[in-house]
Amino acid sequence: MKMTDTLFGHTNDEPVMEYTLVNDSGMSVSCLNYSCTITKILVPDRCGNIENVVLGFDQFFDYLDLSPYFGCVVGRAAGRIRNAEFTLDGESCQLTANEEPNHLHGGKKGFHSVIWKSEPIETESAVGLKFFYRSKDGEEGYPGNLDTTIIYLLNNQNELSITYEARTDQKTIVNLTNHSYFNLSGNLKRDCSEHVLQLDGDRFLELDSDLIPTGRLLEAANTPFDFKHGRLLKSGMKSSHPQNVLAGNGYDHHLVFSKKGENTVVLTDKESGRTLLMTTDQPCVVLYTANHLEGLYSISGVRARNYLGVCLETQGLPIDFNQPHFPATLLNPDEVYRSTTTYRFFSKTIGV
Ligand code: FUC
Repeated sequence: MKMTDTLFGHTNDEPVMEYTLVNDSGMSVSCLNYSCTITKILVPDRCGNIENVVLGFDQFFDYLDLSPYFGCVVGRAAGRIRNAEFTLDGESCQLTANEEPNHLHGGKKGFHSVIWKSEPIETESAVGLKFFYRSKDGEEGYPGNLDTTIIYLLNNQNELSITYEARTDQKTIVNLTNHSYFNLSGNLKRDCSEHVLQLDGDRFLELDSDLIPTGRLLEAANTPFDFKHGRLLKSGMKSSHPQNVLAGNGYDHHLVFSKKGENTVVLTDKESGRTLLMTTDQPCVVLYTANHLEGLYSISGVRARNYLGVCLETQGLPIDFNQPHFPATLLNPDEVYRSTTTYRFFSKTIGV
């Protein structure tokens, strides 16, 4: 196993480095110190062809100008916060309304748009990186200085783990995720409509027309949101279920795991034979099928179009203080926010 680095660009006079982690089993992961962005994940298909299974740009300036959160860490709070405000202990906190009138994915200067300190990690069983960022009290409107450490580790079992840790000096809210768009066909040969997703979740959150959870948990049984026995993503893209239509003909929803603790999500592309087995300690995953990706730009030579990738954003339930039955993602000064999601790649289909 080894790690290499190259200069990828500059932002605000700071160098942007691209690190590549390589294991002994034919897998590599490349990432930046800018927003901890995962730029490439190269894994073999069933015939041994090693290809990229995430969406990313070849040039750094495209990340600055065009990126719909490709591969980055999202924080301080993933998702949308209505009217860009919430109340903590009776005090109202006004956040940046970067998707008027709401707050999206941590705001304008969210975790996706800053340089993180980085340090290589080498152990007997893994190679990786440790990223660190201090978000100052009041940044994008959030209270408290928040120190966040994110660790990426790649091992010889073709497993990438992401561990998030955060500490604050004032009561605040935190909900972190990674926003990689997966496409297991390899080098964007096909879109994700033929990918099969499997997970154990009985309920999902209803969205309103701003794509913000209303607070209602809907039953997944007998709807395109039931993934228990594996389901082609295209069934939601083509469905007339009002929630699929509202999301832009697809999914952009919090799928809530049925059981507490560790849960797995399996994503398979039968044609290439590739499978992603994702394991997480978070209570839900936002499934986003890139329903609004279409644009006048290209992604590694492929024109941006809807359904070209699928995001599996593991996270806490949404921060919506108007819905008291949702446990808020609160962090107190004497606590540590800690969460891990692992992504293991197979070159054969499993479990579905
Ligand atoms: C996902 C979605 C959003 C948004 C963004 C780019 O997390 O929930 O709707 O379009 O990513």
